[in-house]
Amino acid sequence: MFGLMAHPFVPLNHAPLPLDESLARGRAFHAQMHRRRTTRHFATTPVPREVIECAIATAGTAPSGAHQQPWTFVAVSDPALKQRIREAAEREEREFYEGRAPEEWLRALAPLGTDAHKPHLTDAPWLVVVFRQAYGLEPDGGKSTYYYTTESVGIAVGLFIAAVHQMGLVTLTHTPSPMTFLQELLERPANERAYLILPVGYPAADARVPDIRRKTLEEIAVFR
Ligand code: IYR
Repeated sequence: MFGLMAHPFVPLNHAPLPLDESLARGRAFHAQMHRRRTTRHFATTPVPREVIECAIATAGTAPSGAHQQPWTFVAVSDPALKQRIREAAEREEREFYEGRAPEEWLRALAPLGTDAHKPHLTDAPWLVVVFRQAYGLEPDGGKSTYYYTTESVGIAVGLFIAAVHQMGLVTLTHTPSPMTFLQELLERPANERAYLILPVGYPAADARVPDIRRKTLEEIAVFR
């Protein structure tokens, strides 16, 4: 038999909607999400901790492999710590842009105008550093296997981004590589791997975004 007890099952609390209301809500949600933009230009305006708590709580509603919830969100507002994260990230990024990145990768990034300069890491009032728990760590130090952790954390981050947008703030998915410096700077346990940095805040008054277009439904969906 299984080593663990089964969860008790309880009734699903679900009220079906009339179809027209489903569609109206779905379209309104899509229109709202379609307004989301990633920007690299943040205002230094403070953001209350409750806003970040709300976004993290929303992320924590994500489904996960075997319901293991393999994520930790480290929310950093301490200016000195943000500065250290920025310095370490910029060190990695300089190596990336000045050598490590293959030509093809640099060509793909050129239209977005990214470079090793990362002022958003100190401008944004919060840096939410997401860690993926590669395995479980029991209180006695034992390890347990976690399943589909990359997928699970990716889904959670998607919900986080949607929550930030819903609250009228902006965020940016930042992936310095390698990210091992985050595990050290933030003193995370051995089972945690840095996954993304999400600066969160208000956009700068003069924030700019590339004039990109999203693929259409026809381009991304196949019905058969
Ligand atoms: N991590 C680098 C490079 C970078 C890579 C991709 I793919 C992007 O969409 C954007 C940037 C950086 O943060 O600049």
